[in-house]
Amino acid sequence: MNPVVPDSPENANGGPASSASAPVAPSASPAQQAPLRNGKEPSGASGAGDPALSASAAVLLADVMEGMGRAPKSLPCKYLYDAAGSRLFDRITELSAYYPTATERAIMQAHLDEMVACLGRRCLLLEYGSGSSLKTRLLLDQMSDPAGYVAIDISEEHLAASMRRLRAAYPHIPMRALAADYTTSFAVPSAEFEAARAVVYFPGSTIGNFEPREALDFLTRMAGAAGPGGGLLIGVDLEKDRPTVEAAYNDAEGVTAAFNKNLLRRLNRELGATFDLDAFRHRAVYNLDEGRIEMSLVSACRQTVRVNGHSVGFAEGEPILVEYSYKFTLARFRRLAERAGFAVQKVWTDANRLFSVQYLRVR
Ligand code: AVJ
Repeated sequence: MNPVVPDSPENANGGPASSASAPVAPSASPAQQAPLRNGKEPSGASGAGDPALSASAAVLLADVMEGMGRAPKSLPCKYLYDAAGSRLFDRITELSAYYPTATERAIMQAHLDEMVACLGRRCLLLEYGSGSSLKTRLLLDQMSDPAGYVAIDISEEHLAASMRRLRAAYPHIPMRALAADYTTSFAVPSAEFEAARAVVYFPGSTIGNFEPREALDFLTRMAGAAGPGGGLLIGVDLEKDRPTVEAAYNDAEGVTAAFNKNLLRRLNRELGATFDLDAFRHRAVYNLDEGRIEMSLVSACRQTVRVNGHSVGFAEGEPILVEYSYKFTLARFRRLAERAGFAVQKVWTDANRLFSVQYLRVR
């Protein structure tokens, strides 16, 4: 989810020591379980050299300092989703200007029967970045004899709370929560379920956070996770006019600004950094050449910020790139999907062609 293509194998895995993937312990009673932590607390050397930091904070620090050394400066957007960030993102999805969520839900409601037909009987649904799992309920309501549901999310607190609600609503569906950074390798506990096939559910157009090269790698890994006979049900945001896109990421209430600035608050809290949230302003620009919205925090003045013993200098007007959100044409997404090992089986859109939901079959 780093908006910049990682330049080393370590960073492709989200940090210097996060490649270890803990096996998933089988359990007799998944219903009483807290989410499994996976890939978040690497053992072994942190590489950051500060014994006062936990292993996960050391990975965060290494990722932050790597981004601060780039031109332009950047921060990995996966760190936006701490507990407060996940709540702020939920508020974004309720904004009237933020068209993706409502449009995707309407597409799903209109074509649910065709979607669950693609999933088929005894399907194991693997959701990446499940958040509050609101759209998932539409599928769970209609799926034919589902084999199970696995929710994977980087925000452990958020995941635990939404899983409690889901388990109460669907006591008959076996469920598993996995607190993991899905951009790293992690073990999918598919063996626990008696499934006819596995389908990855990746809604919200989160695929747009990845640069094209990373998106290809990630889609390829999702094809591997679904396996032969499996598929991917994915939300893909579409190219459209600049005012609609920019309004969605520059909301008048300032929720998107608060969401992005929360990342600086997190660095202050977890790394003892000294970011002044009032000295940065949120900017979102639709770059039509690259087909993406670019979100930055722009330094309002010349300033120096301390990050765990390091000094980071900012010029007035200097941006920190925090997030890309790519918008696709159907043709461009199809090429990407095919290169990743999928065949596009179904594409559903709304009447205005704002957004699409697609079923990709593993080839
Ligand atoms: C969760 C990545 C799909 O890019 O639209 C929304 C994140 N950031 N507003 C998006 C986001 C600011 C969102 N995704």
